[in-house]
Amino acid sequence: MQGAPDSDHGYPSLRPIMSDQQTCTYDPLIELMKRFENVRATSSTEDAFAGLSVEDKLKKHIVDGVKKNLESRLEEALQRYSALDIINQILLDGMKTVGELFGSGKMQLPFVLQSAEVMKAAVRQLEPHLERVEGSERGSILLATVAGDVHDIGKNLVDIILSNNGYRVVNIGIKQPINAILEKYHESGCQVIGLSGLLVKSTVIMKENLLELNGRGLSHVPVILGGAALTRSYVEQDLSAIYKGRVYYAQDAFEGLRLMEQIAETSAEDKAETEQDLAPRVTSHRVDTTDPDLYTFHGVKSDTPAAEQIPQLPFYGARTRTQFDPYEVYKYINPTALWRGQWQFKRPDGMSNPEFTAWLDDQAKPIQDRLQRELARVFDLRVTWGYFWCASEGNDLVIYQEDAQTERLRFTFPRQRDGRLLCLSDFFLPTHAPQRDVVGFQLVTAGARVSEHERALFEKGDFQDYLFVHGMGVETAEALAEYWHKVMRHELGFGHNDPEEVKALFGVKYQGCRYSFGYPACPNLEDQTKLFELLLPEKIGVEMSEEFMLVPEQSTSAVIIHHPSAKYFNIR
Ligand code: B1M
Repeated sequence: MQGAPDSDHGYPSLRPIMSDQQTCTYDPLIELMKRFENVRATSSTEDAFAGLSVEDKLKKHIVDGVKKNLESRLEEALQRYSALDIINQILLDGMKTVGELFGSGKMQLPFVLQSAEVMKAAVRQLEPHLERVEGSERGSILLATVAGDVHDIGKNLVDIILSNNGYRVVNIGIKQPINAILEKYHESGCQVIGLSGLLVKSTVIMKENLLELNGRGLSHVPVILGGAALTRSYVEQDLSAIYKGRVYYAQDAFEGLRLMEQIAETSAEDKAETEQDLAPRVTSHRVDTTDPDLYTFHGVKSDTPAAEQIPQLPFYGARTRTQFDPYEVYKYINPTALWRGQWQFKRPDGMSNPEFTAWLDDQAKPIQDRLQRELARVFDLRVTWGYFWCASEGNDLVIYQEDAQTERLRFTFPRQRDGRLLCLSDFFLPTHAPQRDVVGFQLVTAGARVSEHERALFEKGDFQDYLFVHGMGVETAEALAEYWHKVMRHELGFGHNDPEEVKALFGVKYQGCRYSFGYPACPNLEDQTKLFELLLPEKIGVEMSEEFMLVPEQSTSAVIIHHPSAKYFNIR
């Protein structure tokens, strides 16, 4: 077995090492133990390249994600090959192997991105030697996140994977209305339109965009759709039925790549047929669930919270805090969400859970530690929070002025249609109770600088760190929300009941619950407007977009409910 090369980032890389037959030959745990047993003996990157032909060396640079000595090897290859042939015949072959390894679960996403970084660096070096040859690109796609949607990373991952696999990608960014998409589509001459979006609303916008393409006679354009709120059946059945052309669903960036290959092949076949048969062709048309331990609670009915359970109002109205020790907040980062969710480290086949946990501690934790240090001065952690008198009236939660009598505004929450028929307002005393209840709100942000930092990494081609930094931004915003919820439980007088272990907080093992607008129990994103009226987040530099999104991106808001039986639930 060969030793894995160390990455350029200074932490040990456990990339799979390829034998000549291109099968994955590493056992991560054994490799890990060997690595720490004798670091010097395993760290010789050059040994692993010894005896290989220049073609295999270049391919190995891509597959193993190694930039060291890449430059000189490309120079050597340029003596024998044209720049275009190096890309098409050698480097892209390496990327193909990377895609296969990822597809078979043998390579983790961060390492795929490391390979893409090397690919990008190689292409950059070869660029001056490249003559734009007509038809040299594999295909082209115009990528956008749809109108009103701020989510960037999913689309950018698609960009990284496609552009480093030989496709031309014109990425026009987030919040793109159909007119802008079509204008850039015509301008760029791309073959395919790719739309991304994570909001429920975005699925509706995508449908409207497809209808617009029909209406403008552009249904010959193949469209790829992706993003968390979509489902395969919605795209392949519902949207496919309304779009006169071809519309595809991509669950992830690699499915996007496969689809591009498929579309490019179909176009090539179409072209060949057209050339053979000059008769005009018509493009073919195709037509949280509830916690079982949660006891039933219907405030309006029999289980109204007893008056003595109502906390004292800590203060009326909103306050802000803008100074934080980031390390205090980092304690509340959920490592599972960061390592497995954001960074997408997956348990390799054949590795047990405890082994994987050990693997993550050795592999992911050092990255987190490094980024905690590097980002401590980048984060601009801020919070606005407050407490208000309130009472329930059916499905409504009425918020009062400081006098506890005059209505200030009200939220209307949906009620479950079956099961326990829960509604968020049930967790509060009704309007006719002799006492007013108390509700909290919070809005936290990790600040704008982390998004700028992230964007710079993407633009520079530091794709792996782009993913890592994005994940840290996301989970630090979440950690701040978790931390501040804890502070609020103390202010409300029951924080001392919290479990000692931070880990238990991630399972909501404390009194009360934090519900974010847009999530199942309070799905109306429009309610952010009322939260803004109460908390005035502009004071901490957070604005709201026309689609009720928060800017800066790494921000999150919530209503804080103190009732002991408040837990997450779904509304169907
Ligand atoms: Co929030 N959030 N969030 N959030 N968040 C979602 C998007 C949500 C769907 C969660 C839910 O289940 N309800 C929900 C929106 C629902 C709705 O529309 N009503 C939601 C909400 C409500 C909110 C807030 C409004 C909550 C609040 O504070 N009140 C708030 C808004 C923030 C804001 O306005 N700035 C908020 C906040 C946050 C955090 C800050 C805590 C955090 C970061 C957000 C961010 O990055 N901007 C966050 C997170 C992490 C999520 C979830 C859990 C994960 C998103 C993510 O990072 N995915 C998300 C739920 C979910 O997705 N399951 C959720 C990783 C990313 C790489 O994947 O972008 O899907 P993705 O891309 C993938 C594939 O989808 C595919 O390939 C990519 C790579 O493999 N793909 C394509 C995507 N586009 C493609 C295009 C293609 C092909 C493939 O071809 C064209």
